[in-house]
Amino acid sequence: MRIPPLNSVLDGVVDAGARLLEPNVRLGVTGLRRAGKTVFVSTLVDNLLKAGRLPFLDVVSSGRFQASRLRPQPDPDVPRFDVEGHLAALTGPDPHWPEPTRGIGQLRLALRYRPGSSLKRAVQPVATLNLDIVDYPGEWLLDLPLLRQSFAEWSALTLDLAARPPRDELSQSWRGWLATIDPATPAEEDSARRGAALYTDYLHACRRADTLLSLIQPGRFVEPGDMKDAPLLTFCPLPGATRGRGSLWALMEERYEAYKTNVVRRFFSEHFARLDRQIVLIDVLGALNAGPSGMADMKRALELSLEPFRHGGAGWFDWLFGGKIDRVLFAATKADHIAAHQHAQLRTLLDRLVADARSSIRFEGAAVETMAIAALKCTDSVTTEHEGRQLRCVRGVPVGRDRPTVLFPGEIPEDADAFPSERERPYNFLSFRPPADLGRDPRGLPHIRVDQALQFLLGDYLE
Ligand SMILES: Nc1nc2c(ncn2[C@@H]2O[C@H](COP(=O)(O)OP(=O)(O)OP(=O)(O)O)[C@@H](O)[C@H]2O)c(=O)[nH]1
Ligand SMILES: [Mg+2]
Repeated sequence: MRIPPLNSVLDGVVDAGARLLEPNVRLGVTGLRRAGKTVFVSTLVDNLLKAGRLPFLDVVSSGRFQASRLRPQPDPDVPRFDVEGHLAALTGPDPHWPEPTRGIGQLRLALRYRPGSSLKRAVQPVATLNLDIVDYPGEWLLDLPLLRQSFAEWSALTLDLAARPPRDELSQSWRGWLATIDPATPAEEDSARRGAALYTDYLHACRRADTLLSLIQPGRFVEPGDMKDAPLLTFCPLPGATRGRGSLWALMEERYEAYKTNVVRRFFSEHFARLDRQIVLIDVLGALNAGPSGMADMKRALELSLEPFRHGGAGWFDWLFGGKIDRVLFAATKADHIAAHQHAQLRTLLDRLVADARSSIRFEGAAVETMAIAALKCTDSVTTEHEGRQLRCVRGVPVGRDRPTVLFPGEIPEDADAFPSERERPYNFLSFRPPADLGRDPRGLPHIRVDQALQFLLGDYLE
């Protein structure tokens, strides 16, 4: 037996000691497109660096927080979350919202604090927690159900959805092409490419549609990153049942399976399975704004994307991922679009949207919470009088305008079942510009309840 040199043994012990003394926590930040992930991570980092607006984070309010710093990120092959660029956009002389993100981003922050208990302080007067924040598209979670579906099953479900309003019109060209082909004919690359291109156009149309359709599968078709034109993305759902070897059907089925193995499974084992805590951001107000079909589509997309959090369910989560996440926060974002007295209603609405996922996650022993938050508070709540009635409104500068406007965005009903009827669009949530002069504020970006979110997600690590 080879005995390792003493130095390397000691190094190992010191390393292990350092790791023990500097625990790591990986926080996943996800949500469907435009849900508010980038702004949330930017606010979180800015506020942890400045610690001026975190009264509900215990470690700060109790005076135990010392400071935090950005650190080199641990995974060299994962793109860094460009926090400096995003903060510059939000707080510069011409404040504007950050660009949409392509794919995943990661950042490490070291938080230094004094432990709360005297026992812990005796061992370590000042402790460090390494917080790894991983921002990844919720659309990638939507791919998860594919792992449990055969090509035939997925095709049937997708075709059924595409034939129903409002998707029927958007999918016309692709379905028209399907009607002209026979999946049993010998496979030809041209044909596969044509089908995939038309199907991808349809998915893009769903994303563009003013109904804000969220259910997009497979996710990489619209966000291919470095996989553009790869055979992995050159397939589409086909009607009918399994066809023989060498057929177009067999080719597409093979690619579908390769997508599952190389894209879906990889993402989950390399990223998702390593998370300790998770926040799921949901643009509930955006879905309300998009009307009933937008809301229904989002509900369906949420149900699918929350499947991975329903650990036990069919017993496959644990098998696949090890089920490490022990706290999940669902947050309705952009709460500054509505007056403060409406936040409770927004939360109730969110509660209903995630009710099933919530109870199964709890059943598995993880803690779950819901909140209405705003990563960047762009408005104030004001009261105005309209036709003798007191109206509670918001005041902010809408995108495309220069002056503050007082706006009545509509009221979320107490009874969350009372979604807008098919014909009505009773909500009017405008996009607001980020407030001016944020760069001069030493306290960190103004937010609503981001500190409470942090307390739930990380509070126990900072005790
Ligand atoms: N008023 C308000 N608007 C917000 C807030 N957070 C996000 N927004 C708006 O929502 C848009 C999308 O926010 P992002 O943080 O870029 O969303 P994302 O989830 O990272 O989007 P993708 O990267 O495209 O998936 C922003 O451009 C803003 O218009 C908020 O707290 N308040
Ligand atoms: Mg983003």
